[in-house]
Amino acid sequence: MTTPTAVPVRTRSQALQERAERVFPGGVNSPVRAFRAVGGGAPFVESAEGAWLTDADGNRYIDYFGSWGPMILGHAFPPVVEAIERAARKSASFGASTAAEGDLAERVMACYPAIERLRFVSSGTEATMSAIRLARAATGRDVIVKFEGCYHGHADGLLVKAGSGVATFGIPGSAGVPEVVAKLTLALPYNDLGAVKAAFAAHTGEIAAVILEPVVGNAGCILPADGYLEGLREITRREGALLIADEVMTGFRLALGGAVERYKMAPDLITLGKIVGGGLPVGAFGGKREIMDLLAPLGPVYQAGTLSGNPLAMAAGIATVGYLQGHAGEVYPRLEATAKAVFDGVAAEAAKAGVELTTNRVGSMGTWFFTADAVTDYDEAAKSDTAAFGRFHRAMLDAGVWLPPSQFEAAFVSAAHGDAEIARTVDAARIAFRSL
Ligand code: KE4
Repeated sequence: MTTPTAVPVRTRSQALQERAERVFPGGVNSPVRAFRAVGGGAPFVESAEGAWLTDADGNRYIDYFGSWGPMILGHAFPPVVEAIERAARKSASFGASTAAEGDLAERVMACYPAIERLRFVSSGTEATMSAIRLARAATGRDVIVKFEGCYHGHADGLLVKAGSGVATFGIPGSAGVPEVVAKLTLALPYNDLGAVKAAFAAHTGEIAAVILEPVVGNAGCILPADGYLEGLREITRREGALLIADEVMTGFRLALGGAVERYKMAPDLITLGKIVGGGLPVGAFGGKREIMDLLAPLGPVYQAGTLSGNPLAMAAGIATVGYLQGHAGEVYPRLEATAKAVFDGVAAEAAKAGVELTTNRVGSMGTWFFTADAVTDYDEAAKSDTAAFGRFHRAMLDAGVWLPPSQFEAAFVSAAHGDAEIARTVDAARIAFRSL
């Protein structure tokens, strides 16, 4: 499979972009899709299958962002497509309880024994926003601790030194978030237990919860230092604050039970999204029964959603999580082997070309940082040469390899990626590193 060297024609994508900018701010429905961090000119996707995307001009790309995480089995995975088709024939939505919600919930609880009760919502943002509200109700406290570079969706109080698109744009928070709201969120450096201890000492009895990405994906991929997750659990337990594991990205990806399983965590609440919906809009939050039962209609914490537990989304989630449960012994080793080959292969080409690169990876998610130094927190990630990343991204895109369009995003490998995709990606990187 030879790597193309000519720049693909993208005239239809350009026309679609011009139309999009007449109807959407920035031409997108989510900022990171605008490719602002890598010079713009994002192709429009027409279809996808397995590990491959096809754009509006018929150009094909190996997909390394996978809809930002959900497509762990690859695009148009037949059991998922068939499940959605079957559900759609029975109507798209009822706004009433269905068996499918319980079916998916039982699968989630089998993967996450720490979840005694859960509730489905329609996005990761809703999941984390609702978990924060629960934590405040359960503790009677107002302050939330998050970590710089971690992104937990766009609820007001969580857009403080967030990652993902906020990190990409260097927006410390966001306009429109009142100071009085932002003041209730403490943003601390990740991987620094001393900073957490100091925060609790300065705000004794005020901190309701600590929320984190157990493995950070939204500053690029950053791994927890040895003992860090255990230390957070020990501090929060001693201080009477809840520990919220935001597994929207890592859930079902790092293991069937996500980072909670991989790192043997014992959080009070867990938030999920992405893979749990198999590409359809699903978020979920869950944990200890005594906390979850504070939710209406049982308790005083209100939370609701028109499309929560949507039957099509439940069908896609059941097919996806069900397949992962039934094939875990094959899928997760395959994801590990493929991701190792891709990330190590690209890193080896950088070394041959004399390009300084630090590779952070856990399982099938990872990031190549354009820096020679270790990346263990957001400040270190931010020292990366983002201009070089932008040139690399463009060269890889033109070679048919679509990486996430920001240094501050994680790349993902799916179960549909195989030897052909590995070879094509490493070859494209060999050429790209020589054009930087
Ligand atoms: P959504 O509201 O976008 O479904 O989920 C928010 C969220 C919460 N927690 C974590 C750990 C997340 O990674 C996310 C969303 N991730 C980004 C990608 N870095 C979504 C992509 C986008 O914003 O377009």
